[in-house]
Amino acid sequence: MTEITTLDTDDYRSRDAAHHLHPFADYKALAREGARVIVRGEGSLLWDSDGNEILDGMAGLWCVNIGYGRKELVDTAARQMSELPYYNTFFGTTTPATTDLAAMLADLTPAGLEHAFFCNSGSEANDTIVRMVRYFWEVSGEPMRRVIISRENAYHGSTMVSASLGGMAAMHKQGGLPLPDFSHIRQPYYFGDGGNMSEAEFGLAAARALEERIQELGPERVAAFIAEPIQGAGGVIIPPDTYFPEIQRICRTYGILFIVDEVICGFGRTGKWFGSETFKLEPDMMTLAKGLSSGYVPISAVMVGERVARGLIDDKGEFAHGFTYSGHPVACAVALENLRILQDEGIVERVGSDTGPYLQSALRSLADHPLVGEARGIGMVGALELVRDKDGPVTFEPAGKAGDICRDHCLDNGLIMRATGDTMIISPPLIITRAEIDRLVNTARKALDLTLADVS
Ligand code: PXG
Repeated sequence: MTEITTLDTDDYRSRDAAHHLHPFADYKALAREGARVIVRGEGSLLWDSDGNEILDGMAGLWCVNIGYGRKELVDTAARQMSELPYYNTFFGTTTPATTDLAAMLADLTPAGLEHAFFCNSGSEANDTIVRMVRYFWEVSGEPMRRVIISRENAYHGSTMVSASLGGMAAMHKQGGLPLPDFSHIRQPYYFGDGGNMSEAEFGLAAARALEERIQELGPERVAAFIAEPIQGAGGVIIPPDTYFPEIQRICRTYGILFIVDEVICGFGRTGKWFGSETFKLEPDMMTLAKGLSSGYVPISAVMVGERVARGLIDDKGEFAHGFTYSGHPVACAVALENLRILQDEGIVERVGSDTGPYLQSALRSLADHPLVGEARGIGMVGALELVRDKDGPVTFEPAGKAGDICRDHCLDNGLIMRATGDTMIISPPLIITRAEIDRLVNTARKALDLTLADVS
């Protein structure tokens, strides 16, 4: 059997720097500092190659919802690999695991989303949505409808199309993005952009930017609007209550499709199965990834509602799109087992009624810290806004330095937290215990104290 090497940390670091191009990396800086080598995980904990124990406040990359080390998923993968390691879903073929997962997702997702198209990543799923939306409007006799409206600072993936769909300025700066027919409106970021408005007024104003943009573009050109229920990578931006009802009214008024990217919010992150339930959204299409398999294997899905499905199914032609690994039987079997665990162990319900509220009140206890301008969150996701002065509040200039310092102090003290600019983010495994939440928040407070000393 192939044995993975067990080198010491320095050897890994030099081999990694010599041969491995990381995603979203400054290669020179990474080679200088050396990669962190993670070797093992159990529950909400990780261990690095120096034997340090780290509490994973990010569930990997917002994905390891059931936590690390679940043997049932390993056994399921081994069984499926022995039985049928691969077959495709092209040319009229399917596999039992693929079919079971499609049926289960139709059951789990909100009413009306009855059809699943499988892909391998959130980016691929969002690319698929763009192709499907354009195809839908073509077969519906309105081929002019090609523009998809999204939000600034949204993250929808990293391929040419999904990065165009997203609104990340740093990504658009490279390689001539966004591609044509993607348009971005303001995000509903009350802490950053609310000014003197009430939260309710700001929510309405941010939503009405959609109507203004539709009018500017010409309603006959607009195909769809896409949004994450909570902008995750953008900084855990939770819209005011008034935002989504107005967004949905506008989508209905102009007949445009409403797409909800549940890659982060799906599978329990907000304390319900989907962010769409938490925010009462009725999407025409939904993007799923990450928590679908708790990250154990790559798999994603596009859930398609009746309106779009009828267009696809009633058309006489072929939707010319798909991937070698669409509906991969091993990935589907592992996802099914992951969903069974989430269901049988009542993990989502526990986040909703117990550990989620516990995390939120613990997190809000940090709002008294001199560096914390706001502590917000819902379910198992949260954010701390670091500020120079709580009066105002006055943010740091340049943005991002305090966040990086705080993130490094967290890590030195055994906690992974992410920094997006000066917004500190947590999104731990859904199985995190109350004791681990206490440890997370205590470590965060210590890191905040150390950061305050550094920036004062
Ligand atoms: N949609 C959303 C809402 C996401 O958060 C994707 C799509 C793309 O999924 P893939 O599987 O193609 O990565 C994501 C991914 C971060 C970070 O730094 C977040 C993501 C990916 C990488 C880094 O927070 N989210």
